[in-house]
Amino acid sequence: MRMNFKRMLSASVIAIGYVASFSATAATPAPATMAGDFGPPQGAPIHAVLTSPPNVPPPTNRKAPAKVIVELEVVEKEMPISEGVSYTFWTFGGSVPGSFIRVRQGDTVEFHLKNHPGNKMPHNIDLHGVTGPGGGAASSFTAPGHESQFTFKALNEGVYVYHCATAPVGMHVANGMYGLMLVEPPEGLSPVDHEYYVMQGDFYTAGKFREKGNQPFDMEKAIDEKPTYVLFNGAEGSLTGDKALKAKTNEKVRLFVGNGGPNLVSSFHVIGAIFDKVRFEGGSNVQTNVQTTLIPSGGAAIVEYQTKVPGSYIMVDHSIFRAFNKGALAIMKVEGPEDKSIYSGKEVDSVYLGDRAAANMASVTTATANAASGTLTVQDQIAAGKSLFNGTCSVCHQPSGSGLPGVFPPLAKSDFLNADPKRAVGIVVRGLNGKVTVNGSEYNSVMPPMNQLNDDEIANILTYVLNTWGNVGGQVKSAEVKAERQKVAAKAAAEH
Ligand code: HEC
Ligand SMILES: [Cu+2]
Repeated sequence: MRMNFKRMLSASVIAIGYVASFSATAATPAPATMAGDFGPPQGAPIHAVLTSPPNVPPPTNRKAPAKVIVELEVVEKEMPISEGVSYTFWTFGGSVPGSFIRVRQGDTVEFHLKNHPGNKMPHNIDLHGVTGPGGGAASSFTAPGHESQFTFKALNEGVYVYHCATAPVGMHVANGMYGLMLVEPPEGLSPVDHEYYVMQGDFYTAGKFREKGNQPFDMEKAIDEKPTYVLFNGAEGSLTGDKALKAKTNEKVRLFVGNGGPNLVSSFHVIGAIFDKVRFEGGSNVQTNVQTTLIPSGGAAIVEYQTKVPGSYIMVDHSIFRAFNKGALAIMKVEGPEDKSIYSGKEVDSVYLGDRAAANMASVTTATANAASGTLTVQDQIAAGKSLFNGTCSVCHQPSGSGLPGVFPPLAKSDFLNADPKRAVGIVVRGLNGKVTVNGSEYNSVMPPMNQLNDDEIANILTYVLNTWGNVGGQVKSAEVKAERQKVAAKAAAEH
């Protein structure tokens, strides 16, 4: 009974949402550029170029409205969501976010939605750029192995989210069913050197952040709005390392930034850059000199800036735990000569990047795969542990393990560590404070518990530490970390 009421309620809320956005478009035209029908399409029909993120289709370069055919296929597929973690995404066009669609204001769009025969679920599409009930949702409900077709006129310019609206809507969106459609103004957008497509989404997996293996969707976490991952372009690391966005100094960059949700609002920020222009909410008004722009769930913005100083620019959701503990972190790498008059120099990648400063975490994936198949070697653990140590432990204990005199004790040739190597498991899980003497020097400081690391990660890091810098050697197993964590949990329970 309660469930029925809830369902009814959510259905009516959705319906109100659609009606409201429909009447708002009809009644209140945007202040800068009006909605406009530029008459019937001219010339032969054009097939839209669709791109997968972070790519954006080229400008339409058209002076007249056309008939544009869009063919979009829904594909349900397993893809990595983090190193060694996979998730069964539901996608528009095989990627998360879905294919980028670019048309011109006044175009007549003939939309074909295909649902791949190998799929298990029915799907549809609600395009926020469509004026009409459900944004196309009602006309596009498509069973696996079928195709739907509907036509709309792109009346309003702007950048618009599209998403699946098949029940349970939240689940389809949480699985990655969203993307962006740009409706260019009749004169087109101003020329820039680079256009990129970035879209945030929150994800809910049964396992914890970075817990390895295939992770199913967790409906409870989704309803409670407690995401396991908050990501740009559907995977941790989708825009870092070799896949970072690229630009040179003194170039104009335009980002189309969407937020698919399903739940969170994004505080989109690029560390070290100021947005010269933002078309906030994807609308026609331009805000200038912006540090952080708010992107609602089911909304988008067009962000522009000029690159000046070379280096790594980190894009985050400035609700900052999401960036550093849930994955909402992307990088734009700007190359070119220094301009010391603007910034003195010195790269500080690892300060912000943590373990993401490592271009590639393949060793972690290998260790996970070998652990699963029972062939994990000490060498695998050392390689994975090295990648993980850099950016987590190295922040304090230094990449060389030397520590900092009087502040952070050394791990290299540490008599304290080597006297009882397994004690280190407890130190990483619980943290450490109070007096410790390492190699004759006293430290009286605090090491916080490294709770963000999972059992495999801690085991690999400690195995690396024990086998490096002249330490005693040996191996720490994931099960030992797990047992230590359970001791902590049992103690906490007993205390309450
Ligand atoms: C935020 C800084 C910080 C980080 C990050 C950190 N530690 Fe520590 N660590 C400390 C401090 C400070 C101490 C000494 C604590 C005290 O004085 O009681 C310490 C002590 C230790 C010790 C015992 C002393 C020694 O030198 O042998 C070990 C082992 C250790 N840390 C391992 C690690 C490992 C492994 C990691 C990464 C998973 C890590 N630490 C991350 C600050 C840190
Ligand atoms: Cu769907």
